[in-house]
Amino acid sequence: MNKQHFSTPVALGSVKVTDAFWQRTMELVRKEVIPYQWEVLNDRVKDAAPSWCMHNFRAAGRLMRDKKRKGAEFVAPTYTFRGFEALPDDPEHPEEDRFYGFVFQDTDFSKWIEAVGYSLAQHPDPELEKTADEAIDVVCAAQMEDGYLDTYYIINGMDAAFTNLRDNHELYCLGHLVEGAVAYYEGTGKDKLLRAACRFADFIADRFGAEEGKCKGYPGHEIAEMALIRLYEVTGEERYLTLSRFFLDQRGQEPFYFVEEEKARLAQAGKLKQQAKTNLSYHQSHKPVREQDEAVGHAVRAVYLYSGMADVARKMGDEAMYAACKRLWDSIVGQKLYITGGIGGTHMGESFSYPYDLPNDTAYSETCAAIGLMFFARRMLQIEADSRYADVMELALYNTVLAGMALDGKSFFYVNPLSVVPEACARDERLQHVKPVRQKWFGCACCPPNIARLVSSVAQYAYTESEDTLYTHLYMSGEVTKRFGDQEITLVIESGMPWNGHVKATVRVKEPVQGTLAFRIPGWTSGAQIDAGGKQQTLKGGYACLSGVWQDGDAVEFDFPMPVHMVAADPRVRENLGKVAFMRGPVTFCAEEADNGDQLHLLRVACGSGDVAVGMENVFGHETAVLTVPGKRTVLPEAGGLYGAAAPVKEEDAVIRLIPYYAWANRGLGEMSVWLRG
Ligand code: FUB
Ligand code: ZN
Repeated sequence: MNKQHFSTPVALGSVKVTDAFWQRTMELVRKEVIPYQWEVLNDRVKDAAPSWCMHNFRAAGRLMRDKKRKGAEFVAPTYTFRGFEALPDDPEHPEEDRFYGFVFQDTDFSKWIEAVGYSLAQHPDPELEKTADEAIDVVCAAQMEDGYLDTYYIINGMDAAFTNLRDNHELYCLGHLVEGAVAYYEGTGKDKLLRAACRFADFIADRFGAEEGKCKGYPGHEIAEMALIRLYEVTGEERYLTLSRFFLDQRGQEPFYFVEEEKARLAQAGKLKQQAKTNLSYHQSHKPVREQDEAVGHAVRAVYLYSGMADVARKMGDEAMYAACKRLWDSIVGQKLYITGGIGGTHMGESFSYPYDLPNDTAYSETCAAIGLMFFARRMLQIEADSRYADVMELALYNTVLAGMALDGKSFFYVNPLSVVPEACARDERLQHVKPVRQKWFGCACCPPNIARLVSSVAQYAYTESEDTLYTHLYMSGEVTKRFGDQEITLVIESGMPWNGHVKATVRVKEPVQGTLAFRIPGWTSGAQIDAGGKQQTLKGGYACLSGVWQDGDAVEFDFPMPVHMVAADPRVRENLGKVAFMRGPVTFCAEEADNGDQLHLLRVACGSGDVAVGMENVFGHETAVLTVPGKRTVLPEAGGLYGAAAPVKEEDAVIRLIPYYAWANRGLGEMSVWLRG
């Protein structure tokens, strides 16, 4: 690692996104998704699964208030522990003081407020800010005097707190609260939630750590690791860095904490003969993190962990940690990544499967996992600008992440299959997890607010900066301002992405400024044309680094040829042997029933990539590339049984129309397939 290469995301206040593609999506999140999610958080949306999130905070808040009103010193309540998920018999009339939903229900709020923070940083909105401030009051009122803040235990009984770190998400709730609080602080300058998050983090730091007598546990669902680094960055308090590093150092050490914890729970329940059955790799706790080399277990947990590892590697100059990050990255990208940028091949444990097991119809490919992959990629880029990371980040963004949300922002995918037959989803239990249409909300609603926070902060994936360099990783029209010493450069970007590869960057400065502007050359292009406007140009890690003294009006231009790629998978991906998929620029395409009729498996591509026509069409209310592929369709026999003598099938000509994968399932129920017979 070379510290000089380290970079950090630009502040959202110094970016403007004016791009047609991104502005539409960001405005959708700002105007539709964020307000809609606030309604869901308050259980006011008919036909959507209730969230219970704000209900739980209010219930916990009443508990706090009543204890104080009595004038008694606060004592943690000792209610009976109610188990994992308590749901009311009558959802219209929940019991006022009870907790409902998943143990991590608090995080629906934390992710929402994070999205709000990012949005306000770029788009002040007094009404939204007022709603958010009121929500923060409700959340803070639920915090215990000692700083603890997880409504599941506050309501159900603090006697069980920290007895099941493996499953019960307390440290996950901390992580999300921190992320939300930092974003809201950065977006508004208001620190009420940040102070609450610090108090909760301090509570944890007082009880967890290497010192004697402290708990040696770590998060069952990672995120606190990377969140604590953000808290460290914003507060400068070393103890958050120490705590993050402690969690990473502890993970996978023997005796395994989750096994010991489970044994203790069994013993307490009098089940002494029962064996502990913790699946360590599910939580990536099977080995010390610096020794891990294969991405395993729950995919979201995994990429959140690797993101935290990359952060700590950067902050502490930990080469062994960085080496592990690189191995884990290679494991994902070399063997476990869908062509849509999704990860997680199996719904069993929402997990990575074994190498090259990337089924299309039973895929899990959770939206959150693709978002987590972007987190990991961005953090690897922060250590070293290597365009391979940005290529994958872009792939995840333009395909699985965007597919997670309907084009009207009103419904969402949790699971992102690469092939769908609606009847199979309805009738085949193995596909129970696959929904052929997006859902308004989910009982376990991790994905929709995750999309909101990612889209609202997308500029922080586009640009990072070091002292002397501004990196452009993703292209979107707009402006970004960077300080070089005590001078400023504003870079005005005009980009045709994701539909064409022409990019122009014009410099705006008051006085000449010395500095380096680094632009990623995407992996999907070859023969890039660069007009560096006379600046000195070096190529490093897939970035064109242009250095010199920048004058007002200086411009650089890029032409990244964006041909259609007809792609084959490694032959070890059993499902895809003999099949092809189509990509153009960062976008992966798919065939839908709406364009091609049903029984998509009958289609065959009968051309080379050069024969594919690219058109821009307004299919979804905005201009989108559509591919037209010469092909064949198997003709069904008029008679005959289920089996017959093997003979060449009869085919007729077919024109196969492909749309971007992110836009599928926006025209009603129907089949979809990314891979076609080739
Ligand atoms: O456990 C919290 C979230 O719920 C995970 O990240 C998702 O995979 C879902 O299981
Ligand atoms: Zn999710």
